[in-house]
Amino acid sequence: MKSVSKLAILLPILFLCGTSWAQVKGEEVAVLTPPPSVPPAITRKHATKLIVNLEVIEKKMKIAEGVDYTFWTYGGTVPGSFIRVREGDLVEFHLRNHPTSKMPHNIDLHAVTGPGGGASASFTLPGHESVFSFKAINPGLYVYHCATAPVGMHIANGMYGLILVEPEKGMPKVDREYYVVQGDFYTKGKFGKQGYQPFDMEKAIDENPSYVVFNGSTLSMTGDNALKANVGETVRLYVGNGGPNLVSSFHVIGEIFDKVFKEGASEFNTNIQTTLVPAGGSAIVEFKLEVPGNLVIVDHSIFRTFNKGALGLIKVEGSGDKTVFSGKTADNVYMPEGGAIQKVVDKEQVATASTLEDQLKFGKTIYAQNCAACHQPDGKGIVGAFPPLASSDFFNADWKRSIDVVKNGLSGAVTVNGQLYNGVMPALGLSDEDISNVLTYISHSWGNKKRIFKKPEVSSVSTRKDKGGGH
Ligand code: HEC
Ligand SMILES: [Cu+2]
Repeated sequence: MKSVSKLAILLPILFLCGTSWAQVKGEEVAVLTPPPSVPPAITRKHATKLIVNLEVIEKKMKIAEGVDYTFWTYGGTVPGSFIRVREGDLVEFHLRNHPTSKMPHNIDLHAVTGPGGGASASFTLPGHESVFSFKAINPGLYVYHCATAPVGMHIANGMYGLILVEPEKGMPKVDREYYVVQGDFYTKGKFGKQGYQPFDMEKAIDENPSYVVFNGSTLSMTGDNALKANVGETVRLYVGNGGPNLVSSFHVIGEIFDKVFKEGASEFNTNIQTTLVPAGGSAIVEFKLEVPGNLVIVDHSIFRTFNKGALGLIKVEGSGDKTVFSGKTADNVYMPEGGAIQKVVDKEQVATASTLEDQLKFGKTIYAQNCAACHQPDGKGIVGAFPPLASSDFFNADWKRSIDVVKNGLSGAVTVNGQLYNGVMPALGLSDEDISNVLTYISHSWGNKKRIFKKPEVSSVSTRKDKGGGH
């Protein structure tokens, strides 16, 4: 008798759960977006049958300026199209493999509860389509990826992306949402080697990538492709890591994450500087913008950023709050060894070099203190990371541009003496006097065209608000 009464209570509960799941109303086709875009927030208050059409395309694209690679993609981009569904949705997945593909492919979605995340159900030959469906039970941000053998190679070629399962109550509104996924790539040629570069299995097994990039290329979020936002706005990044091998120490130079939904969890932590994003994992980060300038998205395993391409920019426009960040307000001479300590608040009052000899002497000091760390004491730079100033065709070609570089910083691809660089040179905040001296020193050193830079020339090149560096 006892067990019967228990059953009598349990049955209606089971029935209720069952009905709430069964309440799938209507049918929709999911909006998919390429990176760095995110589909619009779901406003629906009920679960639906959501049809996702995703096409696998194998194609050649740029991994860096002048470097081509054959990517295997979901939807034609790396990472693949962003998929946005709602908790409780019945997702009907259509995986198509383009007839020109050379390989079979499938998809393992970490948002799926079921064998292989859908991998064997979605195994698809070129020129075929597979259909399977799943219930989006757990809200969160999930990686999807190819799981066809050799799995590592399919992932290394760019076969991953993110699927967001919005909680029933929706995501809080923010001003901007972006889609950023890190990946490591293994090419026969080392970083920056020009021309077509095939996949290198040995480097992949050794976990020794030639490239570590966001959104499939060193160019995805630099120059004109920089992400955009305004002072006063709140930005949300849906961050993923496709791997195949590396774990990301995800960081944005010049910001603190107000909220981090670590590993795509439902609860958030606050005030985080750097968050780990595992290979095959994710994070949702949010921050409010208080000051203008360039924010730099990096993997804080920092050689990956400055030497392997893991760098993206967020261009923040608007007027800044000087109480949040003042910029440099003073440039003091500091000489504890007994020199006259001179406080210079107004940069215009710095002693002026009146002769070329003075300019060279002052310029040499400024170079040693501000430039040598990157461009090296001998001006020869570091191949692939910091361009040379010694006999630099770039430096000698356009003196106005050289002033602009030192004044405002530089980012994006540049070719110096035939070698490609795609790094970030920060604006250093030097006075016009200092800039004229350091440029005069450089132009009189290491085989450069001897040219005297005068302070008024430097002043005539305007200071841009959107400085190149930001850190
Ligand atoms: C934090 C490292 C760093 C510092 C410090 C730095 N630079 Fe650069 N600089 C770079 C990078 C990286 C580039 C290439 C940027 C790109 O790829 O768009 C560059 C490019 C340049 C260029 C143009 C390319 C060339 O080689 O002719 C000039 C000129 C230049 N820097 C001058 C200077 C001077 C002068 C200073 C000191 C006042 C300085 N830099 C300090 C990193 C740095
Ligand atoms: Cu595949």
